[in-house]
Amino acid sequence: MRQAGRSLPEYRALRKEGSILDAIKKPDIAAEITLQPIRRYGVDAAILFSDIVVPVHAVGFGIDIEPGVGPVTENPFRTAKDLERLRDLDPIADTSYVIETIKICVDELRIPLIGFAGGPFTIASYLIEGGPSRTYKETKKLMFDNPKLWGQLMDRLTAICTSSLTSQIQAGASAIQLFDSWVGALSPDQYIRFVFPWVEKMFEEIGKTGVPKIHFGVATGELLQLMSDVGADVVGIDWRVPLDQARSRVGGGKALQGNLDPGILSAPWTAIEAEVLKVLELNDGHPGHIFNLGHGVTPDVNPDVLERIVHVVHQYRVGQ
Ligand code: 1CP
Repeated sequence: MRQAGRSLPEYRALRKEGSILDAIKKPDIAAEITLQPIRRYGVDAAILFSDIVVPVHAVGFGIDIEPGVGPVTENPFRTAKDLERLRDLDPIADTSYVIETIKICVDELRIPLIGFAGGPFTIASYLIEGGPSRTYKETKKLMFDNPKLWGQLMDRLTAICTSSLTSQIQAGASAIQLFDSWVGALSPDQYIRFVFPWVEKMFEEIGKTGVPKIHFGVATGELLQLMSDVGADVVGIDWRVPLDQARSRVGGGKALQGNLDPGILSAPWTAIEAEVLKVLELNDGHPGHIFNLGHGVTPDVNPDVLERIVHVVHQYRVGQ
C-alpha cells in the first residue's frame, strides 16, 4: 500500500529532503526504494515507487508534490483553456524514468511488481482544487456546472492514465492498481454519471493486456459494487466495511484486497494481532484475498509491527 516505505529509516536516509518527484526521476534511487520494504518485510508483491501525479506532472500541467502536504498546483484547472496543459502522454519520451525503474525492479524481484495510476476522479480533484481537499467543492461545482468540460477533462485524464499503465505493463509490471482514492466523496448516482464511463473505458483497454486490475478507493462502502462492475478483477476495501459484507457487495468471481485499519498500528500488539486475525477469519477461506491495509502506512509506524503482521498472515491457516 502507498507509502509503505515511508516509515523505514533506510527510506528516509535515501530520500533525504527535496521533492519526491526528483527521487522518482532517478531510476536507481526509485528502484532501491521500491525494493527496501520487500527485503525487510518479505511481502508477496512489490508496488512501484512513484506517485499518481507523475503522468500529469510529466505532460507539463504544472503540478508538484509539496513535502508534508501532497500534490499542489498554483494554477488549478478551471476553464477549457486548461485542457491545453493536458496533452497526450508519450511514456517513452515523458516518463522513461518510470520504465527504467520498472526494468531494474523486475530484474531483481522474485515476486510480482504492481504498477499503478491515479483514477481520473482523484487526479481531477487535485488539478481542480489545487491541492488536497476535504469537500471537493470546486470539483463538484465543475461537474454540475459544466458537464461538457468535465467530460473533456475525464477524456484527457483517461487517455493519459491508460498510456501510463500500458507502458508500465510493457516494461514488466505483472498487475496494475488504479487508485481512485477519493472517489468515496461521490454518491452512487454521481459515480455512475461522472466517473463510471471513463474508468470502464480504461479497464477495457488495459484488459487487453491480460494483467489483473486492482481498483481501490477510500470510504467507498456504498460504491463497491460499481467499482467492481466497472471492470476490476480485484477490489480494494478500506477498513470501514467488514470483509464478508464487502464480498457480497463486490459479487462473485472477484478478489478482495484489504482491509486492516492502518489507524490501529500504534495500538498494543495483542489488539493489532486480534484485528489481523479478524480480517483473515472474515475472509473465511475464500481463495481471492490479498491481505493488505485498508489504506497507506503513516511515517510514524514502527516497521517491526509491520514485520510481525506479515509473519502472522503467512503463518495463518484457514480454520485455525
Ligand atoms: O508505498 C509506496 O511508497 C508506493 C508508492 C506511492 C504510491 C502508490 C506513492 C509515493 N504515492 C502513491 C500513490 C498516491 N499518491 C495516492 C494513492 C494512494 C492513496 O490513496 O494514498 C495518492 C492519493 C497520492 C497523492 C499523494 N502523494 C499524497 C496524499 C495527499 C492527500 O491528498 O492527502 C501524498 C502525501 C503524496 C506524497 C507521497 N507519495 C509517495 C510517498 C512515499 C509520499 C510521501 C512523501 C515523501 O516521501 O515525500
